[in-house]
Amino acid sequence: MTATVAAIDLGATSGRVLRAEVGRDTLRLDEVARFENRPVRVGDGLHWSVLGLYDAALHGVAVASRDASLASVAVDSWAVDYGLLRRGSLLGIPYSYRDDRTARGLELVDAVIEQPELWQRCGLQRMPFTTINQLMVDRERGLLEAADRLLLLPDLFGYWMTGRMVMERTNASTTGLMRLDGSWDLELMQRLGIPASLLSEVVHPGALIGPIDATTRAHFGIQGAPDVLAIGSHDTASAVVAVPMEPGGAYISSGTWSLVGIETPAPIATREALEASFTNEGGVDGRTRFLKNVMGLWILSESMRTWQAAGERMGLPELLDAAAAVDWRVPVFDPTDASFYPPGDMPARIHAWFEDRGQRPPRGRAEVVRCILESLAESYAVTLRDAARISGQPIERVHVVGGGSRNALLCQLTANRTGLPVVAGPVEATAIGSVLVQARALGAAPESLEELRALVRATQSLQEYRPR
Ligand code: ADP
Ligand code: LRH
Repeated sequence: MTATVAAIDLGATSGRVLRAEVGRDTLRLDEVARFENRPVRVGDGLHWSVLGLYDAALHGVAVASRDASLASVAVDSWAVDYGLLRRGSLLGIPYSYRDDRTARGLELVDAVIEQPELWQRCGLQRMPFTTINQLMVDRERGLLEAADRLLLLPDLFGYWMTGRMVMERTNASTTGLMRLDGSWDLELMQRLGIPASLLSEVVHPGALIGPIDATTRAHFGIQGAPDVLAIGSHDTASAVVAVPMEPGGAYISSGTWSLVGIETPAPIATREALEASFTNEGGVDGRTRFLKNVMGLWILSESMRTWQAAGERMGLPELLDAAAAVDWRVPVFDPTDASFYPPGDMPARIHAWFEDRGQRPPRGRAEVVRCILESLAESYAVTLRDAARISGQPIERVHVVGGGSRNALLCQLTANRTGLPVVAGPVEATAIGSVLVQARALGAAPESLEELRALVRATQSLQEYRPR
């Protein structure tokens, strides 16, 4: 038996819809839609075009449903961002986590609770964009008074498709409002003045959210009657499901961000983990994603945007070729530095990072690209050593999934700097994690994460890089 399912996967740079055929020994994928995702700046800040994304995604579902055999669909996206609603209607345009109001949010949270205590409760890396920080700004601006619900973006899409409001567990774990045991931190919410009435019922990956309603099916031309299922709706949670790892394996979910870490049976909320800036995010099947958020290929894509605005015509393949030809040592910077969060001129910020420390900055496009990739690879190596030390889980192999697994130079540099073999692929790990968990819920795929990962190993093309 196989199941036909579809994944809507919204990344910070692009969204896509994949249709998949999944069985115990089968995993076939077909990309049916891909669309750009760019936040838009208006008077009050930087926002996501959620209606455009929803429209493109649901048209993709219509294509995926062409022969009426589609059993289910599920949505994942980047974490932390949300819509506020009142009586079922969306209030305002959801903000992008790159909007700089988050700096104010951090201050407001810091005034109520100190970081070590917050860490004890939710186990999250200190990041400016975490949902609680954003909500504190909304509160200060009077927006929470108008709202009666809050839905993270995949839950918002699920609500628009089915009429049912839920909060999926893995993404809810990125809000800062959830305790490490998966319960809502109502006491913290009270201290922060965030009403608990904004919350909805928590659902776990594999749960049925509901059928796509008739009006939505008619509007988009969706054939058959697919259900909307819960999956790891935090994109990184779904990506980790599809990492083809075995014991001793670590992962880098590499796209706009690099999420670098391991899977652990339980959260690790020790002082050591706090000091090394790790996060404990909720994984599928109650696992923990013990990882660190390392700025990622965002630094490269923003650099390219800056250069293109200045008339540069080299595309990504040419820039990577030029960077690969750099045969002298380039300096490295700390890619997790907060100066790299907001959109803007990354080459200038990299230059400033070195100048501020009295070091020679890289010169020219090729050297800058090489410097970004070396810096990312070095940061991965340090993070993986920390993850192994703090968890006591030895790491023997590193898996790179996501768009960044296509970057052969970065994979090779990662192997070199970690001294470990790197296995690249699958590129579409997040969508694969989604379709596997859907198919399992439908009874068509194996039960354990280990068997699901074995299915990925057996069916997807992977590339190995040995340390040099
Ligand atoms: P997200 O889901 O965060 O939007 P993706 O997983 O789609 O991100 O990864 C996007 C990144 O992957 C791009 O910024 C780019 O650096 C990298 N990438 C995509 N395709 C290639 C390629 N052919 N060669 C090298 N890098 C690539
Ligand atoms: C990656 C991701 C990451 C979060 C960030 C906001 O897309 O979900 O796991 O930290 O976006």
